[in-house]
Amino acid sequence: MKLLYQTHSPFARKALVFAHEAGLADRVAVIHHETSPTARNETVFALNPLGKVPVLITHEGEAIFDSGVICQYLDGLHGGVPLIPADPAARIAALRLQAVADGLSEAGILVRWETTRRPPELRYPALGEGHLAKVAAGCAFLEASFEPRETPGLAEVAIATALSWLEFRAVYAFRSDCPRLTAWYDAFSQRPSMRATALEGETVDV
Ligand SMILES: N[C@@H](CCC(=O)N[C@@H](CS)C(=O)NCC(=O)O)C(=O)O
Repeated sequence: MKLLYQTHSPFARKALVFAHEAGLADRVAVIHHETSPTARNETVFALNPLGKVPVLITHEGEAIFDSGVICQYLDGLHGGVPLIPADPAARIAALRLQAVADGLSEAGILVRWETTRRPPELRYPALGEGHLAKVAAGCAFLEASFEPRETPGLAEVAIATALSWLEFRAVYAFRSDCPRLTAWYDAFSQRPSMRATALEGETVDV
């Protein structure tokens, strides 16, 4: 399989960390692609009409997106304990946590557009502040209610990769506001899946 990937994309890393946790990383070739709404990537658009990574190309040549769907696909390929629980209540809980994690990354990316990426004369501070408030609220929600599973799964992977990106891009200093979440995140970051995919350098503007 091939994974179209952007080095500092929290969503792409979520899919790759999931592949590691599922024991499938050696079956996934990572192919780097720059994507941005302001710099069209034709290869990515040919596979995903939204022009975004991650995209997984299966053995059969099918292009699968987005990150959550890729994780579901990968979970069907291994014979171990499912990373997305089968029990309906546990499954909905995990998917809801994934929604919060994805929302942190989405809002964080929009914060960066308003603070860094958009030309200064086109920035709208109220928009950036509104999205930052969502990031803070999402982290506060996790601080108050997130109970990590002993065997990490989709929710844990999505939350850890989102927090890692928020910290890497200095979008929101969750450490001081969320000590419980931070302690879990620091421990999770030591897992081989996270260490193998660590965010480094400052080359891509996501
Ligand atoms: N919901 C998507 C979001 C993917 C996404 O936003 N990818 C970003 C990189 S972090 C991207 O490729 N952006 C390019 C664009 O918006 O044109 C997922 O979960 O995979």
